[in-house]
Amino acid sequence: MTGRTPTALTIAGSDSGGGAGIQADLKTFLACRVHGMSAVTAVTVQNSLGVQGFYELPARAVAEQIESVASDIGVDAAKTGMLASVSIIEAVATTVGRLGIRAFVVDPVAASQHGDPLLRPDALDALRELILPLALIATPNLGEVRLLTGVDVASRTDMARAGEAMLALGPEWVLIKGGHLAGDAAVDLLTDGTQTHELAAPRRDTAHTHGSGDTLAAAICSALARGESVPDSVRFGKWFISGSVADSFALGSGLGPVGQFWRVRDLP
Ligand code: PXL
Repeated sequence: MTGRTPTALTIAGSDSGGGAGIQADLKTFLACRVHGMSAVTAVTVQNSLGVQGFYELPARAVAEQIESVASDIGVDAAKTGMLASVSIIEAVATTVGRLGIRAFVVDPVAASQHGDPLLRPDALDALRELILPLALIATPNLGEVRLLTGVDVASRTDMARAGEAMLALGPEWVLIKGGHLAGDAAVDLLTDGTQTHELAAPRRDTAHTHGSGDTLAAAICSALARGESVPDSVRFGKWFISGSVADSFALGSGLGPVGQFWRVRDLP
């Protein structure tokens, strides 16, 4: 590559099974041609059957990882995944705010695909009040919308109300992922309160979608790191996750992951 390689930072938890979290983000950054960096928040003990437990890092260790890479390498864009606790959220908000990281994607992860908690219940207010106002874009699914705003989305028309309620929490843009609604297409809503885009993708019938939310947010983060606009970054992210879901595969005896390597599969 000529010129400076764009850099993207994930602030997230490790998935020992390799399908979600930091591992999904770094694979996505590679496949999207940006240099990936990581600030680990927690280490999950996890396989395809679920999350058996997790160990949080000290909040200071999270802040220091972010500061270290920002002060030397530079962060063109960052994303969050599992933030685990109030103290980690406080440290991330203070550090990202002080460094002035503008291209900041907030994936408000609360639980795994299996429903195992990845955020302590007492940390929801901190996520809402300290992290969401810093976001250039937040990418909640319908369960996370309900947790954060109380809005229950049962139909496509509820999506607009959910978008407004999410924007009231402070992100500049919100992408509401409608994938769990009934219908042939998975329709997401992207809005900044002025422009609204409905983004549809054909629904794929697979249980192996572990890491799909992380992969979408990381692909959006990659495009932002390359300097693309938010709508273009989201369109790129949707294209990348559609390919990854189409390439998902079985692993272990539970839920398999999406396959980011569809973009590099044709290597000799
Ligand atoms: O997909 C959400 C997610 C994020 N981060 C970690 C996870 C998961 C889901 O299992 O394990 C570490």
